[in-house]
Amino acid sequence: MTRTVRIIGAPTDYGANRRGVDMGPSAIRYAGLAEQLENAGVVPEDAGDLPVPRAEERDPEANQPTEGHAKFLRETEEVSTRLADDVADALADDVTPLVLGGDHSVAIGSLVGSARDADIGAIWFDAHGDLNTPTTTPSGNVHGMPLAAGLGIADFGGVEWANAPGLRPENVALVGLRSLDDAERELIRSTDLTAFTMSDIDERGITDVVDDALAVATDGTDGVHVSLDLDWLDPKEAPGVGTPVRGGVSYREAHSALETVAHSESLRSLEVVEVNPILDEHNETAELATELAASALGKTIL
Ligand code: HAR
Ligand code: MN
Ligand code: MN
Ligand code: MN
Repeated sequence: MTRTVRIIGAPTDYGANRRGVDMGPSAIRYAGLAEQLENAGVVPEDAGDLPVPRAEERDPEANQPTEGHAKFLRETEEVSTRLADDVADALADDVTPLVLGGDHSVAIGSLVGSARDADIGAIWFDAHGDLNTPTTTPSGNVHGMPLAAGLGIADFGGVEWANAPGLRPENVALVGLRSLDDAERELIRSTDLTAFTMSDIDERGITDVVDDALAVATDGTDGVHVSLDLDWLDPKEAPGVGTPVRGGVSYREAHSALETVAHSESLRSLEVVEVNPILDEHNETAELATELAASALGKTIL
């Protein structure tokens, strides 16, 4: 049966320090997303963008958690709540949700929605761990916290909207890590999270590592949420991101990873985040996002 993919834009930049990532959904569509998805043999269906309050009109420090720091917390809650419903509705319609960020805080909504009526695993392709909480964050930026939120360990105060029931550390794999804060490192060491650094990829090769990540994320679950932060790639391949870190995966490794995801036939929901067209060169990072989404959805050469 042909898969239908519902594109849901979430043009936020509450989670990041540098403006521009809110233009990600437009840039990704403009780069030819629909056509790429057709090339992958799926039927694209565009649900448009979620309504997102403009950051300039809001006070980032309003509504802080009782303990710690989380900028634009109410705005993040608003968007996450809506996005969770849209993702869950897509799945209820037997359609695969493809969320376009926006900054990585949108993953809170994607995870909640994807886990609403199922037990899910997650694969986090990212330079960063995104495992901070309002009390451990060095920046107050929520894009450094979505995986902790999904695991139910980021206490935002009145945290129900951020909890993804069913996301267990045993079913979460981070792939391509090269920038971790101390508290994130500690969390990875003290829990059942699986984490693969760039060194693991160097030593074992990308397909082996992603096979292991898939084994973790599919073990006893109904499907896998794949969260693709474009800063996972080396900045030479993906310059249009707000927090680039040298030493990321290559163009070919990235495709290979997402092709491996496609082969596993376990993909339940997908998101591509952190594309910042203002920092990009000729929209190439947005274009890469469309290509990688197509690979994850089964695009092949022959
Ligand atoms: N760990 C840092 C923080 O919490 C940086 C997070 C960086 N951003 C992302 N997430 N793009 O993957 O602020
Ligand atoms: Mn991230
Ligand atoms: Mn990142
Ligand atoms: Mn669940």
